[in-house]
Amino acid sequence: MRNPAPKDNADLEALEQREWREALDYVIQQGDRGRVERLLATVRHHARMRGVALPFTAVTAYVNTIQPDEETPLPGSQEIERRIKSLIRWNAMAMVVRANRHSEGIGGHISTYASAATLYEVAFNHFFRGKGRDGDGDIVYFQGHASPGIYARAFLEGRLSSEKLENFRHELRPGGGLSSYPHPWLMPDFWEFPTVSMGLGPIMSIYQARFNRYLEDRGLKKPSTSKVWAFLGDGETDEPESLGAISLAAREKLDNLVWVINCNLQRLDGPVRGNGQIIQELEASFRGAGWNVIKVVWGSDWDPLLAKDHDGLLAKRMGEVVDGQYQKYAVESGAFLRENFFGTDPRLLDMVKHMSDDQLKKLRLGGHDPLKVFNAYKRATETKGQPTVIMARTIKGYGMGEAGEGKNITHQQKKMNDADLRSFRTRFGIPISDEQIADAPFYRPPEDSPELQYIRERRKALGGSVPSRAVRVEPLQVGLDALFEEFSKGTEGRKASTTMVFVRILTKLLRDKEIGSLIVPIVPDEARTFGMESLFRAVGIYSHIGQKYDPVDMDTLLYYKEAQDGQILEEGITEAGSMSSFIAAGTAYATHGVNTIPFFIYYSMFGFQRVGDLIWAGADSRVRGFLLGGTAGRTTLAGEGLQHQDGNSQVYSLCYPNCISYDPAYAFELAVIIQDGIRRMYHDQESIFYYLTVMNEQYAMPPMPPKARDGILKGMYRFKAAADATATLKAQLFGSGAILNEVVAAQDILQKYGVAADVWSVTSYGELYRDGHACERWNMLHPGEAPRVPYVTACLKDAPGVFVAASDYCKILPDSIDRWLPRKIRTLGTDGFGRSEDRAALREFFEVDARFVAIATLSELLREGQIDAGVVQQAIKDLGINPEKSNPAMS
Ligand SMILES: Cc1ncc(C[n+]2csc(CCOP(=O)(O)OP(=O)(O)O)c2C)c(N)n1
Ligand SMILES: [Mg+2]
Repeated sequence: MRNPAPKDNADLEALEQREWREALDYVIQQGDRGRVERLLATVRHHARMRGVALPFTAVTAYVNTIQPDEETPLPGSQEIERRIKSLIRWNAMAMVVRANRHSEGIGGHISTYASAATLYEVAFNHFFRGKGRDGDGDIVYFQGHASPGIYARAFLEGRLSSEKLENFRHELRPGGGLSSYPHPWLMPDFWEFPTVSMGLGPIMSIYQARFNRYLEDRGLKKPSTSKVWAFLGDGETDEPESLGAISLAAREKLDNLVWVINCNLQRLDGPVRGNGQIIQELEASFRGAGWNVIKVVWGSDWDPLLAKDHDGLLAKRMGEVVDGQYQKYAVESGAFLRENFFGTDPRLLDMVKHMSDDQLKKLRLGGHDPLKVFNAYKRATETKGQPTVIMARTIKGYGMGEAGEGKNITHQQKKMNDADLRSFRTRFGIPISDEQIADAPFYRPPEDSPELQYIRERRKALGGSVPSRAVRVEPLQVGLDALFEEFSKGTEGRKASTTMVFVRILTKLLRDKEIGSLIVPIVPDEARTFGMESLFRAVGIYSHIGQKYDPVDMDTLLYYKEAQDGQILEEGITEAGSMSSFIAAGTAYATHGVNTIPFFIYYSMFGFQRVGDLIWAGADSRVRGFLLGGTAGRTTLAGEGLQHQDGNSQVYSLCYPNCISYDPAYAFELAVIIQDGIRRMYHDQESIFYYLTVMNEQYAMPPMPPKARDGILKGMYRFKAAADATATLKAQLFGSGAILNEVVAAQDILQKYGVAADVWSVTSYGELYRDGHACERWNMLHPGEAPRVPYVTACLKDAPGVFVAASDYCKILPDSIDRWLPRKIRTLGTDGFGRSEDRAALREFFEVDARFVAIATLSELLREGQIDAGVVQQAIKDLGINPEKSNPAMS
């Protein structure tokens, strides 16, 4: 049919539009996708060459990525799956409601899982693979706030009893309960990965997927098709950690990674992007980074409408409504939707004129439609060469009705009144009578019901239950005495730093025939800082695709070697990413049954201080391995100044219950600690990890004093007794790390003032502190029994004289053991902001050098009335100390 002649410009444009579309339709019918893509690319290029610069866009229309004609029908029984999902919805809600009825304010979340139920259930019934069959299941990061739903499913699967559900958020009741969120520390047979600190699950999942590849590429695990899934909230994507590593996932072509973002358009307080569209915003970020993006915006109910949308009017309208308004539709009537959404154009109104207001209200969104979700997962799991992100539109609090569906208060809603419960029950067809409803009882159908049979059959077919954490690794048999022996001898006058010693230990471990392949060195672009560059060549830097270029230093001995079986994880400048790798490697004993031993060395100030929450997540995950705070110490790191000089970490680490911290001074101390750490974590399988500070000040490493080993590990040992035991004035001096040398020097100074001082190396105030409290607690609870004596007390109870400690960390660290000493301790430490200076100036500024240790000792002797003020005054003069200098603690 000939088109009538256009009347005006608008008419002409409409005609052009139609003709071009029809021409494209012809190509689509005739050819494949590739042909269409090439054609459009050519047209775009042509326009560009004619001077028409097309605006950049990283987004596609606000419609589903997968078209209806590309969909596969849902396998299995939709009806049974719907009933199972309804039961889980009910029990998840009841768990929170009951917990809060019992104890007001105990908390919990209904609305997150209510919005995500379909996203989880399709995965549970068709995708998540358990570890049962070959020990090689999927790895799933569950959205923390959805945990009631995950517990409710485990209840139906018969893995959790109703008593456990009853004790949700009451973990201390007899028989135990369920933790609020995923915590492997608290539920070590159930949860694998802590996710509730938002943003950490996403970044950990990326590095987990990459680590899985690493294990395969290095031959530590056989190649597998298992997937890493991460479920996150749309609000959660505002956390910098969430999107901070997405380019790595694309660069590494992690097609074993699937993210599902539950786009309910709401976070805790209100809309995520009230004035924008979070799905479009995220699409641009992910597409820009190179991910495969699958949008699941609209449910099947919308398909017939979109099929009629020949002019793209509906798609255009969908793309112009902002999220705040979409949220409004969720709480409004069908009539409102008709008027407000479709009413902007008579042609749109015409599209829905055959539908009642009720039908409009029931138009389902993509994330609540199992068919759409199934197809998204199917495509995601079949995608090659790219990670996939699925963005699924849902309604927060779906099914909660008046109690919260789509409302701004829904995140915090923990209560449902009888009417809310009744309508929830009726909406989801839960067989609970009106008489029982007020109780919000849990409901589990009989064992032989179709629902439970189905659920069991599906999980069996998929290899067992998820989540499930099981440690199947064999304890490592390590006899590393020969390897560590050399370090007890000292360096015979040669100067070395503890960092150099660490690198030597690491190098030897890497070469060890038995455990060498299990060592995973991790560095965030800092290997040269720590003198580790020789390892580049020796064991290679891991790169899945090897090395596609000629390294510029190829002709040198220590060239920058990347290799597919490279062992070092050189993460670039990302402590958060490196820490995520550390967690993946340090939990591989449970996740993969492989005893990998990570050593993550970093600039110490950028550890606990910067990524402390990830370290906390590692602690919760029962991570094993060694964190090494390099270039540590407020005054030992010269020159770098306020931001770099770390006097904090040894204090922070004290608060991580399963983190064992040491501040070693000498080669033999470090060696003893690392050797024992490997034994405890990988032979004895203790759920602990280590934080060790290593420094770059070089000095001669002394030989190990006899019988020091036990004390090194417990936290202190006498390193050097006073030379002149006959002197009447006595002191006990404590030093750690590089500051120990200042204390040794103070011993000599004090001798000139007639003071005989013993020098102790305190390798760990943290261990002394914990042991002191443990003894004291036991004694409190066991009156009348022989009291336990803290190790620090046992060391010092008969030690004569005053106690003085000097540390490169804040004074609170040595102060922490004061309570178990026979007399008060006088502490010198580095409270305050650092300075760009050399070590001597820094130690003077912070008052932790040998002279200050001596003055502090004399001042304590004065306080005890053993010497006169004149002696101290003279010493201050002799040692050139300015008594009026500013206080470093706040200057
Ligand atoms: C780091 C961090 N900050 C804040 C919170 C508190 N918090 C818990 S849930 C939530 C809102 C979650 O919104 P969204 O990610 O969209 O998830 P939804 O519940 O909507 O699925 C907030 C702010 C947290 N758990 N972690
Ligand atoms: Mg949300």
